[in-house]
Amino acid sequence: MTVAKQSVQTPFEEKLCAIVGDAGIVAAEDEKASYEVDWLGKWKGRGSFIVRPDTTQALAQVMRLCNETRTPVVPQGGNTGMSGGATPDESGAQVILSTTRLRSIREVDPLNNTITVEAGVLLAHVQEQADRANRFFPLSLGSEGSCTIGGNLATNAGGIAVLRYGNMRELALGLEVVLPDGRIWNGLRGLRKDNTGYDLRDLFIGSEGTLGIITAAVLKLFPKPTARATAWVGCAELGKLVQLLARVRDTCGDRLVAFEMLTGQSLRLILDQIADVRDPLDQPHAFHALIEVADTRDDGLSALLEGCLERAVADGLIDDAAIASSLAHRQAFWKIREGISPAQVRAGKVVKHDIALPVSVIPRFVDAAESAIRSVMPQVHVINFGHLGDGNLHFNVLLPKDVSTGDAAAATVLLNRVVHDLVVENGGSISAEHGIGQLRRDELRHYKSAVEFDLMMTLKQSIDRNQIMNPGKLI
Ligand code: FAD
Ligand code: 2HG
Ligand code: ZN
Repeated sequence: MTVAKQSVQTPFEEKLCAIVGDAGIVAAEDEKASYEVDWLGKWKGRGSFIVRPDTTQALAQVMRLCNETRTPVVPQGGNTGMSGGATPDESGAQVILSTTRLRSIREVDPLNNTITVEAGVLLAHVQEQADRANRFFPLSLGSEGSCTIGGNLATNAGGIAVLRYGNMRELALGLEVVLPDGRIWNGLRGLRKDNTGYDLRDLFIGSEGTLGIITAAVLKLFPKPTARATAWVGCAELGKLVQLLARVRDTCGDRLVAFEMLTGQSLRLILDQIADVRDPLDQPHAFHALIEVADTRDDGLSALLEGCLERAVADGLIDDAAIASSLAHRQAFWKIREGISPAQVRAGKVVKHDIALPVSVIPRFVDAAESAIRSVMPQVHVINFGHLGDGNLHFNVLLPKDVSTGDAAAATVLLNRVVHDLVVENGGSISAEHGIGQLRRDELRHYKSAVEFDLMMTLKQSIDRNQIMNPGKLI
């Protein structure tokens, strides 16, 4: 890596350097590149500066400078987002403000069941710190080794344990936020009850860097589950899998943590693209579920899940099931599930739909959406998988290998309309957990009611008066 010190030319650069020092500005060209392109390799831009303050106070000074000079700012955490929210545009005029040096664990309070962390702390690190305190932080995503708590909050991330613990919104108690004008809002309260007016915390969660920069958070901790049982299930119909979900829930109650779904086609894509994974069942199936139950003590958890699945086989609800017999076996199941995002990247151009629907209407929706897609674009493949337990499908569409960029763009517009119209008709949402970013900005405009959109604009204008926060994203 070559580190060429940038020559200080403008008063803006001088002031920036005075605030964050040389260590706080990424200058090496090869290093800069990784901040300017997203994980999917779909969006690419250019930052005027890539700034990495190491304290909230320094970050606040950077924001004050940007606000005074009307310089647009793109907040960035781990840069694993799936909607292009952390990538600047191509103008070269936007500052990328990376939180990756805000890395302190400020406090662990096992009696209050809270952990207070800075925004740039990696999700996996929070999980580890909770574990050390004999507690559990339940947010879990395929990207947990690279995504940050700030990014998780800004996107209101979901993942594989929402069914039991809720999404990031439910896991946060308090926030510290630097506002666009550089003021610091200290809302770092570790309270389960706090009815003192408008909920500002919830306003910033899910705002995707358009209202301010989250610099720290108080997060909830939970008792550590020590017993787990994990199963892989094969089934012929999605409707039956939805019935199985209800049954497992009835049997296991709150111990049901994850109920993930993969179609046979999604599994085939993973088996084709990812080394070292193999189908856990002997026969191919149209649908698969990865089910996990967990508890703080082992009251025959595995036998409970096994009994439930045996009855489901006997009743013709599912065709086959395998229960993980060891930690390595369990990890092998999850490795398959986690292989789906890289498998899609390797397979080619994918039109992503991150949708939420009432669980009960999912089978009907999937039938309708697949046949609507077949009728307009018979040459594409639906890669349908996701967090079935939460009603969240990643209803993605793989385009033909040789599709040109222009044809892919046209296909995206058409497929979005077909899928999202059906989502909305069925009472769903066009963004379940990945946020809007640049990917769904126009779709949001299309589907939000005028009243809702107007309220959002009013909030944006009153908090970010100079419109410097993450322009071109969300709204
Ligand atoms: P970034 O990508 O850096 O930023 C995301 C957005 O948040 C941008 O708009 C950015 O401007 C804003 N932002 C970042 N930090 C801050 C801050 N401190 N203050 C204000 N705004 C900020 N997501 C899920 O929900 N569920 C999943 O199961 C899931 N699985 C994934 C699997 C893989 C393999 C990958 C690559 C991604 C996955 N994601 C998933 C998407 C992604 O990891 C999450 O959206 C994550 O929360 C983003 O965190 P980040 O730190 O990488 O944020
Ligand atoms: C997942 O659930 C992630 O694995 C990524 O949310 C989804 O790749 C995707 O579309
Ligand atoms: Zn997901």
